[in-house]
Amino acid sequence: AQIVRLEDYRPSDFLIDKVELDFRLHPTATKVTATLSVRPNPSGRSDVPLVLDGDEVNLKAIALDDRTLEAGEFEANPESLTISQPPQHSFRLTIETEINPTANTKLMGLYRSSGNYCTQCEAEGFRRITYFLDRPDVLAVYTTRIEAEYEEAPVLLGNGNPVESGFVEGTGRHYAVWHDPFPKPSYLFALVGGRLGRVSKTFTTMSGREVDIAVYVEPGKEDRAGYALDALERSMIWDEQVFGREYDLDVFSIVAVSDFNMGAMENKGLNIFNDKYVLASPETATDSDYANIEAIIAHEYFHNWSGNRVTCRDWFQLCLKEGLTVFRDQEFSSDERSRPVHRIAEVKALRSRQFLEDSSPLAHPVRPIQYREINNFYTATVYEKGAEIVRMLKTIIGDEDFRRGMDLYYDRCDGRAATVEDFLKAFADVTGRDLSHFARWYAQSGTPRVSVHGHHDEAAKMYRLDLRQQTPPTPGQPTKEPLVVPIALGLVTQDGQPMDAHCERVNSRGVFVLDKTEDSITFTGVASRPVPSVFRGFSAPVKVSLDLSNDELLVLLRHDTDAFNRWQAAQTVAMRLLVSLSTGTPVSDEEMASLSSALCAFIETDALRDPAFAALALTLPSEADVAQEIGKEVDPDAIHRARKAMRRHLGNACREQLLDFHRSLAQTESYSPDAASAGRRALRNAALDLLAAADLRTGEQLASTQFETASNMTDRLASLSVLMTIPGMVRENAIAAFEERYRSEPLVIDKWFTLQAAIPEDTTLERVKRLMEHPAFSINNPNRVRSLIGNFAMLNQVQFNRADGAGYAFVASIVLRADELNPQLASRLLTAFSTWRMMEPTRRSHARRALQSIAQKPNLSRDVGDIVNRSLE
Ligand code: DPP
Ligand code: ZN
Repeated sequence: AQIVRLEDYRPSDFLIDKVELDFRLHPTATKVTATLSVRPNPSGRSDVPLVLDGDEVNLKAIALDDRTLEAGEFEANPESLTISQPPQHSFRLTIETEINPTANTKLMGLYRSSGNYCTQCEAEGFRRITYFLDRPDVLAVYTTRIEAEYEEAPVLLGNGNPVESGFVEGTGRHYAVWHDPFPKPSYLFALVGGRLGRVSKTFTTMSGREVDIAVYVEPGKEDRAGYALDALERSMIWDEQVFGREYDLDVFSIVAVSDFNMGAMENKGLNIFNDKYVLASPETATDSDYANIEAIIAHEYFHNWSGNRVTCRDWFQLCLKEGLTVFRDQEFSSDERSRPVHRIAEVKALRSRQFLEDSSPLAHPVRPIQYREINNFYTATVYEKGAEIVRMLKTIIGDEDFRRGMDLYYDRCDGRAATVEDFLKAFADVTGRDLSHFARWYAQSGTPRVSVHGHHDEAAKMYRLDLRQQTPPTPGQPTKEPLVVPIALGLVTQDGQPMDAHCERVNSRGVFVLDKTEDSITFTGVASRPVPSVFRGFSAPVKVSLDLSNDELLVLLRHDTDAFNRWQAAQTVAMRLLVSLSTGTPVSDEEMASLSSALCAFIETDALRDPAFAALALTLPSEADVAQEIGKEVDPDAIHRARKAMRRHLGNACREQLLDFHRSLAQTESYSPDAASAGRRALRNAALDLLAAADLRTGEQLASTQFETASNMTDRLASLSVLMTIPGMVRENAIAAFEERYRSEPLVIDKWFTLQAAIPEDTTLERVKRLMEHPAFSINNPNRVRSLIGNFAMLNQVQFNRADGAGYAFVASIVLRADELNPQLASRLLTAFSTWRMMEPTRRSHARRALQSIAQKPNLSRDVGDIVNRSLE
């Protein structure tokens, strides 16, 4: 397949200023007429053919300035349309195509989901609707007319504002016309037609404009759309208050659909969502579902400025909108909830997904320089590491300059397709700083490791920190340069008091910027040997090596002023012990006890002050995290045993306190998804999990009672998840009861699939295969496939990585099956193999064979072909 390279970018030779679209919706034969106002681009080449992109396009007719073109005047195939001698001035091109939305299992372009019509155009789906210059730097004003059988699709939605609607006399058909005054690239185009219920309200913007905001869902599910609508309103207010950004159309609609490849899509004025991130009720959604809905609603809404008003010049700049928008949604969630708790959740996700990717064969820079298939670059690196870069920038320049830089960026780039350079230049210009070295974060892949060594000179009352950074090689980048690493830090005394030490290289916000391979900083006025607290708030996306003892780290757990580092200290100690236990390095009883007694003491005094934080402190690093830390010759069974042993130890050590939490934090008032209530549930359920690890019978009894009496999905699912760790009839009965209760709720059955797929037992593979025959399962629906198969591969370390290779062979077979229907879904699933090189030799050879069996298959999609080749390289 052809490789697209950043260095080959050049402006389009033609521009399209205006697009008029006419859709006659039909389940198998939708007719589309596109009228494009085309002109040569003054900054493009002249006297070149016009080549429009297509993908499986079925062309019916074509006219230029109203004159039908004859064969010979153009060349068309499903993948492109070429007019070799187009006019040298503005002209109109009218293209008629026909689409079968029912047969569109790729879920790109126009397709049907539960009978409704919807579209997905990012990145390159618009070319499946009509021929077009389908690239983000071609911005046009769109008018869309949609016509459909009224009975089939009473609701017709497009981008922009509604202009006109009515019935087509005597036909049973109706139509709606939508006009979007904001020029946009084709990837932001959308339409929806179907039977949908609606909840809505009027939002008044900061300048007093009224906006009709609405959430559309399957009829009958309107009572589950309220939280999404509320989250939308809060997002709109937040972007006005924090970034000064106001909404710009008369309507803003969110539509939930059941078949969707991504989480959601930020189409101008018409966001289309995976229903998983819209629908919520206490009976069907967990606290984390509510938090995800809030975050994704905010994310897509924030794209209206960071993505839509200012879009990307080309797909290499994807992080320009995604990294920035993730940063913005993380800030929103932090403001709406608890900032430290949210920061910990962000970092956990970053480490488990992005650090993993960065150390795998799929590692790539935040701004890649080449791709075969752009869909494979909607990654944790582009999104999450992209967000961390924006956060570091803010840490380095400070809040005020960051806001001024954002304003300048929006001012300069509004209505344009921008680059990472445009973004950085805005901050360079407001601060007068040279950000060219900082920009290396966008180009260099791999996770830097920063080692920190402290030296105390008692006589001189000086303390020196020696800092050293190093980034391991990644595919295509054998050697690495030092990066600009902001380190937020402070010193704490051995008995936990903040030290009043001075270092002139640490700025007033407590940040030192390491920009060389090695550097040392010296603090004065340090009478006794301190405990350094570095990378407070996780101020840079790096791995840290500390020369601190476990006991010193546990001082930080009790006393650091930085909540993130309190959590991190306990995690670091737990990780050290887990790695030792997993690799056969002896761990003494004292070492185990020092962690558990510190944690017990901590929860006894502090847990109820911030239950959500305590729940996080009690959660050990995951098996996958331990595997990543070990990094080579990994034996997942040994890690599983080690983690189980440590949970048992912790559950026993803190038993009384945990029992007390489980009793006293039981839900009494009616369910509310707010962060404080969710935190209490999280602590109670973390307690239950450890109690069950310590003693199966106690766990089984507490969990089954909780399962039967739970008044909300969070508590019910948490208890079922604990029962999953205890083989026997109680578990099997609970599985059956849950199915019985929720069989008509696909999103709840997804949770049921996930829990069973994650059971760390040898019979799970058979169970998963059996569940594929369940009436609720469908290989066509991405949520079902990800819940059952994706989570088997991603969450079940011991069974996916079975020593006999059966887990790999199974997932490989599903990747091949899915690839025939939905390449994006298949290639996502395939990324589960990105850890294969770190496994011990037996597993590694099984994984290689499974990957080779995929690579050898003829007619692979470009999506899967790209991932499998990079995985094997
Ligand atoms: N819909 C995806 C997102 O918002 C891609 N733009 O991240
Ligand atoms: Zn996004």
